[in-house]
Amino acid sequence: MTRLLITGDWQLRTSPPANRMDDFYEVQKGKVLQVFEIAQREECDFILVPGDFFDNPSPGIRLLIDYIRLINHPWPFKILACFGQHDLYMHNPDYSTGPLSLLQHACDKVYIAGSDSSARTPWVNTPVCKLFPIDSAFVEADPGGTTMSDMARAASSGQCAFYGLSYGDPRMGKFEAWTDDLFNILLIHDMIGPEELFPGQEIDSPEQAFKAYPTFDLIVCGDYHYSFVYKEKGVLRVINAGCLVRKTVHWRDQQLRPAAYVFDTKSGSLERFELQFAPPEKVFREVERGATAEIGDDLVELMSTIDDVDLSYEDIIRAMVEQEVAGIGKSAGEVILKLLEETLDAYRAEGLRGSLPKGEAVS
Ligand SMILES: [Mn+2]
Repeated sequence: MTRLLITGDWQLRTSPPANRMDDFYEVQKGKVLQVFEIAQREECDFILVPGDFFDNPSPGIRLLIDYIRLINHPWPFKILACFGQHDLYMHNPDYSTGPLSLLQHACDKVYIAGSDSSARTPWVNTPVCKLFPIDSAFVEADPGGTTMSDMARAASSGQCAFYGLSYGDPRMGKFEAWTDDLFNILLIHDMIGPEELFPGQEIDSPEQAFKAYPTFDLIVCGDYHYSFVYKEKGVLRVINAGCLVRKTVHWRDQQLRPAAYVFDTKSGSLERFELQFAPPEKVFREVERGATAEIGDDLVELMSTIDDVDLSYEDIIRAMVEQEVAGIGKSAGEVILKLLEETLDAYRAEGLRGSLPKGEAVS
């Protein structure tokens, strides 16, 4: 039997997101502590973090020290993660640098689920492995490799194997489990969710993910910040627990109720644990909107999501222009100029400093 605590993006960061007016750093640390306490109370073997462990690849020494100390407390679980784009410098899939790699070295209980051991192994104390049965004796003894007898031993006691597809790994349908004998769990950081978050977003549905990775018993997703559960014939197949903290003034974030899920691989039971959080009006500054309300609001909404999506400003502006041209029938030139002016005005007025173009680290 294996018990898993499933979480979504943690997005650990030092600076508060724009428009958040509480002591964000302490609040976020408190959320992580709640997660650890649930995992301990529920006797979970692993906490799963499917990428975007950090909000940016330079989170600061103070944050790293604080979380290393918190994680290195003698908790009874391990933490298994893969890399999201926010964990990587300039979204560059070099997994050997960055804060998550540092955590592996500093914390014995932090592991990375990988898709290719050979590409990621030369780190000390880093069980980056392609097949990762939960059998503590085996994991501790030989984290980098596996044998058929290990697998048979693990299978007979109802064990799992973990695999990870980090940001930058091959996309949908190009990855398979190595064995049928274990409960195969895939951690994946990819835009999978029930509905697009803005017009034209490149996104796969949970059902598409389920069909693209048929060799896995369970797919645990990150990247999409809002929780969903996908079942096939009553059996849990794809899950995203949603992000740990509310970052933006976007209405979706305002409605978010941070939670973690406990899944038991033997019984198949799933239980949702909502974390403690303050109502949005207590933690978010009310955003004052100017005279250019309608278009400005749309842009502010779109832009408030931008540091979590793989979109450039150009993409967003283009989508808005297309929408405007279709909507009011003015000449494209007039609309473009108007939009650009309003974009800049809205941007300056709202002070959305977190909304930088794709690839820029926010510190
Ligand atoms: Mn994220």
